[in-house]
Amino acid sequence: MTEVGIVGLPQSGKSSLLAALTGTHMPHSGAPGEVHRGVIPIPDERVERLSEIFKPKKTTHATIQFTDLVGAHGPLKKGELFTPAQIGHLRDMDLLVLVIRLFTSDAVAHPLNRISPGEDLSLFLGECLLADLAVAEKRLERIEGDLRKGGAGKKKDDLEVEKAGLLAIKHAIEEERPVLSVELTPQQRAMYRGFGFLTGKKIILVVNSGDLNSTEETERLAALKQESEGWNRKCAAWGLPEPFAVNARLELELREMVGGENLEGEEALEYFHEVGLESSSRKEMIRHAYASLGLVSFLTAGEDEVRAWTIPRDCPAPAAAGVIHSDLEKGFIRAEVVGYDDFIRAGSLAECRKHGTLRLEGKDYIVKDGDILNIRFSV
Ligand SMILES: Nc1nc2c(ncn2[C@@H]2O[C@H](COP(=O)(O)OP(=O)(O)O)[C@@H](O)[C@H]2O)c(=O)[nH]1
Ligand SMILES: [Mg+2]
Repeated sequence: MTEVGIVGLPQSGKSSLLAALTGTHMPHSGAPGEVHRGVIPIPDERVERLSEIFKPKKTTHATIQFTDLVGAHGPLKKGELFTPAQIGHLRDMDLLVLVIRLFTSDAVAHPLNRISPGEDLSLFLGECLLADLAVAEKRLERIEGDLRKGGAGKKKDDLEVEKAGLLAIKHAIEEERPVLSVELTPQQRAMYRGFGFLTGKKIILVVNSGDLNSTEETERLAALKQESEGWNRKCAAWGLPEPFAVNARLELELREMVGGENLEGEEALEYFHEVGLESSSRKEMIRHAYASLGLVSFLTAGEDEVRAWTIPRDCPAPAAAGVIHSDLEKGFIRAEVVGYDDFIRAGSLAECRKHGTLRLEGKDYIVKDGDILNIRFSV
């Protein structure tokens, strides 16, 4: 399952966003160190349609998991945005959603007593760089020690390979370039996977707004875009996308008022339009996550279950099978494949077989968005 970490300064609206996205309530407490998780299903008409045709016992949508980490409250000092425990959680994330505060509220203090989205972005990226530098330096020290001891049970060559990559990472960070910008060999990538470098992850920018039509928020948003473009100019590997706007508190309130299912209804949309938004956050969030990670969905369909699965674009069939179960990847023989549109046109698998649109594909087949797969395997 794709895992997304919701990050940002305290009081930017992270917990509100998680609650709005997942349709849950705001957690009452929120002691530092707490972790809140929520799963949202990916709406997919193809799943509904296949479910009508196959009438399975179970219908399952693909999902994305969001994690909100409760940080320290109060004023923020350098190097304090993340606790070591939080970084530990963030390591496992596929993607980071940075929530940046745009709204003004006398009742909600900003940890630095200023609403300045551009500065918040740079502060966040700076903290990520700092956290990654600490990880790289700590590991380098260990490697140096092991090398002095003649390898300390590990292969000396491997340690040298690891060291070379870490030095490149350290050098990049010192130039305020992300780990994403460092060219690493597949071996090095595997070595560093467990470190979960924060600047080795894609980042989505979300602005939490109050009223986008207001001059002050328009100006703040423009300043943020400038700042973000500045980072991208310095190093394209940051790949910071255009920020997209939400109004977490309004969305939460509307959920209470009209119910989660009606957030796309006319009444709710009017409220969103009034503050300069098109709709609730969920669709945009999914769209951005899919685009940023280059994700596609494939489908499985049968009497037991109709289900959508998420894979990276350009994923070969065995790896896609592995998303269902590791046995399917290990014992992969072939995949029976038909495109969703072909299937709907033909009406049944038997018809697809007749028309030749249901075909057998091997290990090199690249699974496409909307493929209906049946994996043949043996263990
Ligand atoms: N005025 C206003 N307040 C908001 C908005 N979003 C969140 N808040 C409030 O800001 C406070 C902090 O929000 P929270 O989600 O806990 O922020 P977190 O610290 O980033 O998790 C809460 O009192 C929210 O009700 C917003 O869009 N407008
Ligand atoms: Mg919170």
